[in-house]
Amino acid sequence: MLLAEALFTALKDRGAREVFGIPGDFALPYFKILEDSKVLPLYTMSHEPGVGFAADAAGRFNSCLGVAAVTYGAGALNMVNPVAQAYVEKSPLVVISGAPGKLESQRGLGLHHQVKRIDSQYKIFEEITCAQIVLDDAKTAPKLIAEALDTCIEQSRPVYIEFPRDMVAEEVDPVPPYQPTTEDMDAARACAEEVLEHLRAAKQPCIMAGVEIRRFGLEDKLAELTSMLGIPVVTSFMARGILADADSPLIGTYLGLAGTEDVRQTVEGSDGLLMLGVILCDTNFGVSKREIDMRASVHAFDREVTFAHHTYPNVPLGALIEAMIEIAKPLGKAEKLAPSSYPRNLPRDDSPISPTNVASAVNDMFSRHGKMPIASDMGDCLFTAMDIENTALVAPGYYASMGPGVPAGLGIQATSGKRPIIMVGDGAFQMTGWELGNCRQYGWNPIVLLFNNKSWEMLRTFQPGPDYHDLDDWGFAKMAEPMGGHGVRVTTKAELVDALESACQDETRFHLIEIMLDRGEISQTLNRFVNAVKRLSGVK
Ligand code: S1T
Ligand code: MG
Repeated sequence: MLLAEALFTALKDRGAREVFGIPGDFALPYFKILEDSKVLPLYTMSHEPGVGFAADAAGRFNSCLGVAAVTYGAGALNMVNPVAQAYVEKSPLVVISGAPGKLESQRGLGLHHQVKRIDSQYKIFEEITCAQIVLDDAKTAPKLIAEALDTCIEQSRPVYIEFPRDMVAEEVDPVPPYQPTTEDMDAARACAEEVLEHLRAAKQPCIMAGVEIRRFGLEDKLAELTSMLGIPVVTSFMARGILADADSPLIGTYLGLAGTEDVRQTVEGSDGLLMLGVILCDTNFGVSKREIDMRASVHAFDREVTFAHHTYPNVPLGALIEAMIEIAKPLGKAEKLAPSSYPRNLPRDDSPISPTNVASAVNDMFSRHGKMPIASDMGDCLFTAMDIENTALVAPGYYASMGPGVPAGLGIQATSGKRPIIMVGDGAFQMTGWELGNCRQYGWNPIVLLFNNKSWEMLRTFQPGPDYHDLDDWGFAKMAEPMGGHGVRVTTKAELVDALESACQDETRFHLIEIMLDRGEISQTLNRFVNAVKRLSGVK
């Protein structure tokens, strides 16, 4: 089989469902084989950041490999930021970059798209991926591909595959099938016993679920375990959206001082906090009122389980949860947070809109039409999402780059067929909102909630005063029709409610609802978050 076809077949066999990409002359040969082989569908985007964000979102949403295919230099380096975000947020993203062939690399000429040296791009990607390979030898390529893709799955982090254009049609053996690393179930069982003993001995045990639960497809297993134990479950900020439909005693998302007081006290007052797949980062724990007592906590992450003074070195999260389910006994009678605790019943009147009103309108829409998955960008839209009833959410909750909102929503719809809600600020929409122009050709029809405060408002909240936070009024709604969608600008609650209902009724195209917000009008969650950050970091 041709090397390129072997690569795409291996990706499909390991769960990838599509490829997002933009070709270039160094990539055309492998794009042609992708098209001819029909192993995986290709969705082209308009700018490589959009390729990276869409592919990352598809992988996160399905807990499987996301695939981003680009050309050498201008293409791949354009995608460094989304790959970096995928790395720190533990997303299994496969980056495939075309590259110069052997002969042209040896002519001694500087090549177009090349930086300092032929391998400069490889070195840049070494910093933001967990494995890197160059497919320059037909004999070793199948094994290299297998190792790289298996590492991507097991570490749930991006890998980099450099594909010289003179290699794509080389005859090769098929890529060996996925070989999961053997799990030491004895160690997992010993660890599970110690974890459950720790929870039994605690007066206020609590479980915090992190992103690895989603990345390794463990939501059902976690729901089974937590409903057996009956102790309160929270998600980290980054993991908001997991367990949304599970029968699990989920009481909310931990946001420290920025979140609800009962969740904060349940977590910070716990003498037996079990963190499953949680990234210890500032956005998850940066606004804690009381430092989490790590001596009283157990942290399972990156295939290790750490107690106060010792670590089990090779216990993958899935093995630990499996082993805990085998011996779990009820430890409490915690109840799932009732949907009624979210803001809802927005009045249809002519008063102005606040971010929290947007959450109410969406919750009301969910009650009428059912929940939808959400892709959120960075900005107050993400903090507003915390007031929306728990549903599948893809968002940059740690690396916090702007730009993923629209492309991630398209990635969700491409990979799942589900109509998403996209929440994005005007500043972030200026960056990647134009990817909406690709909806018509692929039949995508997201409902886009554009928070237009004509401002980099989140920055203004940190630093009131400078004019450089002011953005011009671009009139985004008017741009929707020419791109194949429907756009409407809303300034009152009644207009917002009606625009959402019209969007739900019209599934033929994307709906861009440009929600006008006053500068200074921010969500209660963002307000608490910024005040807490200022207070805890000593910033005036
Ligand atoms: N550039 C990129 C790619 N990502 C970023 N996170 C930033 C810059 C810094 C930054 C924020 S929040 C923010 C910026 C520029 C303003 C966002 O404006 P908008 O999308 O309109 O949303 P809102 O008005 O709700 O703030 C974070 C703190 O780093
Ligand atoms: Mg804004």
